[in-house]
Amino acid sequence: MKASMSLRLLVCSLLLVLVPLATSDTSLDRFLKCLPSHSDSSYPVSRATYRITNSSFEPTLRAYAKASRFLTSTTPKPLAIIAATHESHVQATVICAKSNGLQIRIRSGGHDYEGLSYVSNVPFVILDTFNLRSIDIDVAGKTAWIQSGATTGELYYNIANKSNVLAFPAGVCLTLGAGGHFSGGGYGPLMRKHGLSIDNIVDAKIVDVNGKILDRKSMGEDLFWAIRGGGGASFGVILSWKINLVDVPPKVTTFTVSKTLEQGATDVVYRWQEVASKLDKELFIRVMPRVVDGSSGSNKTVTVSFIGLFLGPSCKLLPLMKNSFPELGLQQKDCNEMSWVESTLYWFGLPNGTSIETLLNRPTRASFFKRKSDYVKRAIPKKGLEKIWQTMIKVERVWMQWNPYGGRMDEIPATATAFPHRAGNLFKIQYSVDWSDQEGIEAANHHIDLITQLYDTMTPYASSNPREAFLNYRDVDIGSNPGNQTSFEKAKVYGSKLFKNNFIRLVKVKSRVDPDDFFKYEQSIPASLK
Ligand SMILES: Cc1cc2nc3c(=O)[nH]c(=O)nc-3n(C[C@H](O)[C@H](O)[C@H](O)COP(=O)(O)OP(=O)(O)OC[C@H]3O[C@@H](n4cnc5c(N)ncnc54)[C@H](O)[C@@H]3O)c2cc1C
Ligand SMILES: *[C@@H]1O[C@H](CO)[C@@H](O)[C@H](O)[C@H]1NC(C)=O
Ligand SMILES: *[C@@H]1O[C@H](CO)[C@@H](O)[C@H](O)[C@H]1NC(C)=O
Ligand SMILES: *[C@@H]1O[C@H](CO)[C@@H](O)[C@H](O)[C@H]1NC(C)=O
Ligand SMILES: *[C@@H]1O[C@H](CO)[C@@H](O)[C@H](O)[C@H]1NC(C)=O
Ligand SMILES: CC(=O)N[C@H]1CO[C@H](CO)[C@@H](O)[C@@H]1O
Repeated sequence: MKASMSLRLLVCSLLLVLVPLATSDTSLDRFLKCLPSHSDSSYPVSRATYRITNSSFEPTLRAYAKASRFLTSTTPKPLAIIAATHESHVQATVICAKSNGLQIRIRSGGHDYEGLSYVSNVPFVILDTFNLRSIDIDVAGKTAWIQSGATTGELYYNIANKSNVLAFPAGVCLTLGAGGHFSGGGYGPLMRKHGLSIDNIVDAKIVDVNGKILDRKSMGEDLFWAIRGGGGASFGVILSWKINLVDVPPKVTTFTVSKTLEQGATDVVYRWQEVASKLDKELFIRVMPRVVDGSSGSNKTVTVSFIGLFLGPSCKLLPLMKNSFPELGLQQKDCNEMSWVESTLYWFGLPNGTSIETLLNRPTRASFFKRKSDYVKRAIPKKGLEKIWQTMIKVERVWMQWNPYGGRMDEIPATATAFPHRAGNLFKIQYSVDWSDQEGIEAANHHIDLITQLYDTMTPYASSNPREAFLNYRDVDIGSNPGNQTSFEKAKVYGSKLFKNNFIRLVKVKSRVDPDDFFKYEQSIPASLK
């Protein structure tokens, strides 16, 4: 009796699982039939559509998926990929997905740390923008229009192709998509001088929930505010950005100086905390602690690399360093002079002599990793640093990047864009753990546990109430509170960490432009204050 009952329950729940799958098949058919009627017929949308049965489906799905954790046999797959080759395909995908009850996931560079641009737990299609990748530079006007699917590397290349004294402040990684990267803030070593990518965006084209193409004027200042730092995917599909290019000198200087604990790294890092956010805006020095083998045998130690970009020649940098940060001991032999575009290759870790054309390479292969973030507002005492190194040696494979704030970041009000982390921060931390393909998906929990141990050790030193986090460093573990009832209460948990007081304003924009919450994902902005 009991057994047949649970069998029946099992059959019922199986049916429950099967029914939505069956209907989603027919909604897929209706979706695909709907697309041509909303697309420009000179660009057949059928040629941009990859169904699961298409032999290119799997390679296309993988081509722009950076995180191997979300490329397993059990990861939910999209019903189709629409790799738009014309803006009307984006409009059609939004209109037809909405009318047929399918969710969309919007992908540009596919670098989302948690795979949110290509994985969902409900029936979905991927709207991919990798074919929408034009970059039009206006040297005289010092502006450019860049489509969402263009990468940071392509942007840097195209700017340098026209001028060696113009640049754009964006990420170190060269394969980030403009769609996701800019709308989440976008930072790199030009941050202290020129702010974030969003601080240099002056217009945008977006497809709204009704399939309409809007620009800054027609979308309204509130939506234009929201997509600069609030993430694009809660509000619509960004087609392109108009950016202001920034001035850089023809020669910049890069350097890397490393110190182990035995060489006094703790004192130098302590001093760095005091000066890095107050140095000349022209100077950006990232700190990168990681665990290495000790020289004296098998015991591990921590080595800290100080990686610098100075917007000027070394003859100006050296006296500046001698004056404000002599503890690092920077010498002429540590300095490399190069053009700004060459410095983007240097920062990406490519060897001297790498061809500029390398910037045009499309995504590197996927790998296994987990990332987390923090903001630090008060210098960590030396005792604290020592405790952090001990934990690092214990968890061994976790490494960090500490990125200095100050400069331009202090001048822009926290409410100017949706990105709230401005004055008052000494630096931002990225925690990283990577593991090999051989270790595979089975090793995920172990490594996430390691990175969480270091994150927990950092609690007393990181920002609190809320413990702030950076949207571009996607981390679903800062997530919502399951005890909360309304979607607003749930979202407020991650919303306040990512956006602080800007969260409420983001919800208001969302409720105006997408009241039915079509543009929804695990960490999207809810459509109501309830
Ligand atoms: C190796 C590596 C290095 C990185 N280095 C930096 C760095 O130096 N600085 C930094 O700031 N960040 C860095 N990041 C983080 C990066 O900024 C984010 O992952 C960013 O979201 C990537 O954008 P994407 O378009 O490539 O990603 P995607 O995965 O395509 O998208 C990310 C998010 O944006 C949404 N989205 C994408 N395109 C659109 C669109 N057209 N319209 C609306 N929404 C869209 C997606 O739906 C998703 O929510 C790095 C990431 C990696 C993997
Ligand atoms: C796969 O999809 C692409 C893009 O739509 C199309 O050009 C190609 O003909 C399809 N191939 C097959 C075998 O269906
Ligand atoms: C600019 O790009 C063109 C076409 O790719 C190339 O032939 C040319 O050498 C480039 N010029 C510079 C200055 O990089
Ligand atoms: C290595 O670590 C152990 C345990 O902490 C310590 O006893 C030993 O002296 C260390 N060896 C070296 C060479 O530092
Ligand atoms: C790169 O290497 C060349 C030749 O090996 C050398 O002359 C040059 O100074 C190096 N440039 C930098 C920036 O290190
Ligand atoms: C019932 C419950 O879990 N409430 C929580 C909802 O989320 C907030 C944070 O935004 C918590 O403070 C509440 O305790």
